[in-house]
Amino acid sequence: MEARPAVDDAALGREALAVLEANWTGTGTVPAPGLYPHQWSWDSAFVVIGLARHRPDRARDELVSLLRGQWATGMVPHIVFHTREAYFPGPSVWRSGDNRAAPHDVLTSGLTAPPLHGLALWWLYRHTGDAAFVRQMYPKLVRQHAYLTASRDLGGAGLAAIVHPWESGMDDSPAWDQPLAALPVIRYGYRSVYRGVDLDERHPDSDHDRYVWLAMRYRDAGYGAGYLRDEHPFAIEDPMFNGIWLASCQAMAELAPLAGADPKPHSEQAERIRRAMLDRLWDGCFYARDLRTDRLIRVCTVGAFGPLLDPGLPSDQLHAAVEMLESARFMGATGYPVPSCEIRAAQFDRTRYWRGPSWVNTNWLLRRAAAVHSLDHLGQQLTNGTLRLVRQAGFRECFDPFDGSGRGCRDFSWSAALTLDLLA
Ligand code: 2M8
Repeated sequence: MEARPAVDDAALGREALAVLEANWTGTGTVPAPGLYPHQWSWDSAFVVIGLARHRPDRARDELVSLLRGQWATGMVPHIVFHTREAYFPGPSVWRSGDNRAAPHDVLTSGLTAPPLHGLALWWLYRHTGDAAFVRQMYPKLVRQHAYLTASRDLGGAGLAAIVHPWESGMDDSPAWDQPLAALPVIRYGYRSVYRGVDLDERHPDSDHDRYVWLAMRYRDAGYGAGYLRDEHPFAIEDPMFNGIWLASCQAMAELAPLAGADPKPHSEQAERIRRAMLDRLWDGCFYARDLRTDRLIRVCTVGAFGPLLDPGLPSDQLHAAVEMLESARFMGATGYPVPSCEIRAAQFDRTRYWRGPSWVNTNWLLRRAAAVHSLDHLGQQLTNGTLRLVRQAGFRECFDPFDGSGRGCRDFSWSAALTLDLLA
């Protein structure tokens, strides 16, 4: 495994800030130079969190810039293209400019991403006390949540459905294998967009072709909510997406009074999500539910721990989930936290993207979950293990959970940003 010279905390922090500076385009932070040359939604929310203490000015610009891409429906797109076409699928595929709900002055994708922005705004407020900024952003995030309620509650129980693997942020998670296999493969052959990374570590061409097909089908239906409800072949209630949404609802409840608003609708929404996750996704573990077959997808991934972000999670589920996280199915067997898929699953692959490697962002989310439940020992393990990863291998996209070697691209923004937070 590649070894880096030992760096102390101050030097690591300086390196992290330098990566974020290099990845700042003037209008937003790209997730990684070359590979991801635009602004991605949940990546930006993690950047806001990481910069909250160190560069609050930049954190504010990041969020403002991302939300310039928000649609009139309230949808916050998963990619905002402030720069020319440099990634596939780019603006010419999404054609947001042809859709009346999309913004006029900036091109975007047509999908959304985990709604982490409420939590990110709360994090920023917590570290800056900038209530004026909260007042500015709050109405936009209210509209984001309203979109999820109005257009994504495809199961009718209060959860938001993802309609594409890209919306989960965990593209090739084994949880999407079955629903994806039901889709046709039409050759587009654009996976070569992944420049500078080992293609064996990413999803196969056939999956990428299905991703593109699914995105174009949604586009051709005008990105309509009715189409999603009645016809779209991929609709899944994901515990990580909904756990993040719940955490953002709770954050919005705390921010609401600063914006002169009533916190109650946000707390009620959080309760609805909690109840629905317990009723529909829990069966000894939180699984994703495929709405097209109305079945749980029984593979346990790191997504299973999203509901732990909820301080109100009942103790039975909390204890069972933490036990599983600490067991030999997850961190108990690997040297480093937290594999993206349980290691005893047939689909587990320590080298392949969201099918096994550890990620700084999910480690950070679980550390946040440990904090809300006062699980100090677990929180410390997650912090130390994650810092060991970046100290040894640098700010890589993801890491082998057994030996800690770096995978995917280098100079990855959320790995750098969240390191800053972990060091604080
Ligand atoms: C990955 O997703 C993009 C598609 O959105 C891709 O693979 O091309 C995921 O890791 C996702 O979580 C992340 O937001 C994005 C940019 O870092 O890359």
